[in-house]
Amino acid sequence: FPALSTADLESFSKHLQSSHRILALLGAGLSASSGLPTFRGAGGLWRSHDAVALATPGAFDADPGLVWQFYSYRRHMATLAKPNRAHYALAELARRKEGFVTLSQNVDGLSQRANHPESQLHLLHGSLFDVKCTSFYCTYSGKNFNDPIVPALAIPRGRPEPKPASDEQDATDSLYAAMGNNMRPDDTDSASAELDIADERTSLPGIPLHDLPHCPACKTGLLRPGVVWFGEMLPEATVDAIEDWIISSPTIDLIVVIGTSSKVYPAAGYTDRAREKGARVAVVNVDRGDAPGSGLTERDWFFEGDAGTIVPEILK
Ligand code: BJW
Ligand code: ZN
Repeated sequence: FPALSTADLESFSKHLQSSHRILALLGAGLSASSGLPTFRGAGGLWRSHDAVALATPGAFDADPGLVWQFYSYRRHMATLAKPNRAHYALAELARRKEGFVTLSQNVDGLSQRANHPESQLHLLHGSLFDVKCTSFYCTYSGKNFNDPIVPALAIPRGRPEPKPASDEQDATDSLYAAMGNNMRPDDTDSASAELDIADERTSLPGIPLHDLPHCPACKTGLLRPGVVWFGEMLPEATVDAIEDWIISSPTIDLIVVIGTSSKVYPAAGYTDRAREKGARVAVVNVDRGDAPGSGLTERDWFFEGDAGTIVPEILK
């Protein structure tokens, strides 16, 4: 990977040391070196499979079994993955600087598992391990870490004989084919050995509605993943808390934008909000093309490379 420029590293460290109000905006690239795939770009989850088809309320209404299988797989992968050095470095910075707040788009739970102080961690897009009741009459929401969440969503044990592709394969088959190709972690980790099992899977059984996760409160409502889908509002309390933090900051000194394509709003908009309050911007990304919306200036930093390596270096 490209070496960090000493001049950049020095000027950044100096600014970080004198900074009091600091934001970090996190995206999927932060968890790449924990073996979890990103959404867009090379190796991205959604390139060969239409994202909008799965991460929308409409997709869930149309085929909750399919969407639950997708999220069950993601929960399984996230459970097997481990926080990387960047997750720990961010948690450590939060303990060192009380004016440091992390805004995470990630739903994988790795920042929490790195013991990031919760009062300084805002989850913009919810969590794979939150569930909510979909019944109009019920307001249940809660945590659920069971893997699988229900037996019908178990990833089959053992290695089935690889089957030749058949003509009868439907769209559901191509989902798992896509997962096999794209959800395999690049960086071999504890997760990958078990995840290979799903790579072998070539067909998906349809799951009867009554075998999907149901609400422990009202008993009849179907549960859904507690993540934020396209067209849905971000959690109100989270947005309000961030808004209060921004408004109550006379100035913001720094925003560190890590492993995000900065394409999804309102999350991506926090970089410009911080800039309006005077913040200098530091970007950590493997792709120089993925600078935040309004681009970078002379006052900013671009650290090119793997977040798992660079973040612990620059936050030291
Ligand atoms: C590495 C690396 C390594 C790789 N090291 N780096 C304004 C303009 C236009 C549209 C809108 C707008 N405001 C709102 C919208 C609509 C929409 C939106 O933004 N659309 C855009 C796509 C155009 N937004 C919404 O719908 C949001 N809701 C909303 O606005 O409500 C109000 C409203 C309602 C109705 C109408 C209008 C407004 C909700 C957005 C929810 C996003 N949800 C998802 C799915 C979560 C559940 C799940 O996980 O399945 O969140 S989408 C997906 O994208 C996920 C991610 O959190 C999010 C961001 O992706 P991220 O993290 O940036 O990942 P990638 O893959 O895109 O990028 C990875 C980056 O890492 C790349 O840059 C790599 O180079 C880099 N990288 N390896 C360092 N080792
Ligand atoms: Zn319920």
